[in-house]
This record gives sequence, C-alpha cells and structure tokens, in this order.
Amino acid sequence: MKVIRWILGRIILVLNFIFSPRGIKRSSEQQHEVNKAVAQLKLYQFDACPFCVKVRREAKRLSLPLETRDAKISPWEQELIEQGGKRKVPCLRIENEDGVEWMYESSDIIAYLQKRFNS
Ligand SMILES: N[C@@H](CCC(=O)N[C@@H](CS)C(=O)NCC(=O)O)C(=O)O
Repeated sequence: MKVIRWILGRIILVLNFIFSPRGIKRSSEQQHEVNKAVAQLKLYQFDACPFCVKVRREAKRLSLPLETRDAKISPWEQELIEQGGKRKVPCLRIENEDGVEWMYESSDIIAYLQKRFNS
C-alpha cells in the first residue's frame, strides 16, 4: 500500500511538472503588493499529496510566491499539530492584524486565494 501510494505520488509530481499552469501577469507594482501580502501566508503541505498539488497549482496560476513548509519534518509538523490543531495537509497559515488563522481543506484554501488575489 505504501509503495503504491509512493508510485502514485511520483506520477502526480511528474504530471504536475509537465502540465504546470502559467502564472497570470501583473504590473510590477501590483505584483510587489501581492508579494508583500503573500509573505503573511505559509502553506503546510506534503510534496506528493494530491490536495497540496492542487493548492500549489492554483498559487502558481495566481503568481503567488507562497512559502511551503513540509509538514513531515520538524519543526513544521509539531507547529501544525500544536497550533493548527491537527496533522492534516494542506493547511494555510494566515497571519493578519487579528492574529493567526489556520485554514484546512484544499477547496477552502483555493477559494480564499482566488477571492484575495484573482484580479
Ligand atoms: N479534504 C481534504 C483532504 C486532505 C487529506 O486527506 N490530506 C492527507 C494527505 S493527502 C493528510 O493530511 N493525511 C494525514 C496524514 O497523512 O497524516 C482536502 O481537500 O484538503
């Protein structure tokens, strides 16, 4: 089972590499503002998780320089469990003036990114 999952994960990564989406173009001022906003976001994820690939593809399409954190390794794994509440990926850590929010569910994360950055 572990081997099959590993093979499927590699296939997903190869297909994702071949069919990588193109990023949208913004003026350099707009992109600079977007980059500043994206610096407050961190994606906790696994490389070959299909739900994480889906989120990374959308971030690429939206030209977001989203920092990823491998939730299989320390200290990100503990941070995700202790602060986010569970060891599940993808999870978007959102820092704002009210504090920190941990958003689980790939479809919610994608909807959030699109609402905020798809202009
Ligand atoms: N419905 C969730 C599914 C996420 C999910 O199942 N993630 C798996 C990895 S692909 C996970 O975190 N499993 C827990 C673990 O491996 O510890 C989503 O769309 O984000």
